[in-house]
Amino acid sequence: MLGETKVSFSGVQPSGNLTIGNYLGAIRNFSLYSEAYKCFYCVVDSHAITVRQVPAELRRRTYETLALYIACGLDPQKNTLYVQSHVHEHTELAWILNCFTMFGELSRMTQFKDKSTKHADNINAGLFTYPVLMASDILLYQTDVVPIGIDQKQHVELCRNIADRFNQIYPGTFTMPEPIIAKDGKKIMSLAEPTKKMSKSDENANAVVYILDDKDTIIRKFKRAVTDSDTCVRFAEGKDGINNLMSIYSCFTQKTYEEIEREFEGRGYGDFKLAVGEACAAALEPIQKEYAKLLADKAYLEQVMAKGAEEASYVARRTLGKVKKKLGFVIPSSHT
Ligand code: AQP
Repeated sequence: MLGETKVSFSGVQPSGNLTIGNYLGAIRNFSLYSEAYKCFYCVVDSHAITVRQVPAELRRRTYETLALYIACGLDPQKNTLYVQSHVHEHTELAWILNCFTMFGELSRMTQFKDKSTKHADNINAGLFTYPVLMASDILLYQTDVVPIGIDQKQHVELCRNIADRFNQIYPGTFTMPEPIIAKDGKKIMSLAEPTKKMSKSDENANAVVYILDDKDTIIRKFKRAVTDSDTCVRFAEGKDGINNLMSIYSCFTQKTYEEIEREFEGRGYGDFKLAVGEACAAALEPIQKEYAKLLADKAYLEQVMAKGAEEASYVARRTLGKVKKKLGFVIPSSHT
């Protein structure tokens, strides 16, 4: 909480082309807080380098992710939109919080286990301490709510443990953040392996629907989506592929599962997959149009990032100063 105003914070890594999972699980929900909360949404480039990135691609995707934030409805006048590495307090607080985080806690993080298996040749310390940087992102802004997909819930729970531990020793330092996980779209699954989360870094492009895919591509990907040998569109245990498509269709049409089952009663999977593809393409079309305009104006995006970094730095500096004082660091007279 900043004064009387509640705070929302979240971020997305520019580690690939953004997917409908990133949109439905996270970005779409960011704007729910824009009116009543002070909102900080950043492009978390420092997190992205826990996995090797091609520099030119990382740079391009940082602009693209920012443009997508705005195209998805985040007004830079109402939300502080910025790039994580432009506010050095994130990494500075992360070091301090590393000293309040236990090795055993980090060892239990499922994302670390998954990513170490996926990137067995590069199990670096940053991959291990990723959740500490995330805790620092959140706590710097005295955040009340963190809108995220369910895969990030464990990291926010760890952040709460770190904040609690720090507050026990140095009372009143950090606001305790709450993870906010949308009821619909909290975990969109891969179209090729529906027991696995849809991820922007998936090597199989057919498993993933990107926010910027064109209509034909979207429909083709949904047509190929793995389902089951049944023919009935209904939400049931063991029907992971259909359950996933129903969840996506529900997110894009606001229809309930009962309404979807009635709509496709007596019709095959082919009709259903086409309808999901069309609903998804129709919802993404206005975002894609707005995105194309924004991306063509690099100067505007740079202006947004500069303004965002200035606003974010102001708050981040205050929290970091408070933390340093509580720890007993000598504050240089030029900083007081
Ligand atoms: N499939 C998903 N369904 C719902 N929400 C999702 N999110 C990611 N995938 C899904 C949410 O998107 C936000 C940003 O995620 P991130 O970029 O910080 O990292 P991630 O969770 O690791 O996402 P990816 O797409 O799987 O990235 P890579 O492939 O680079 O690891 C988060 O709120 C996340 O929950």
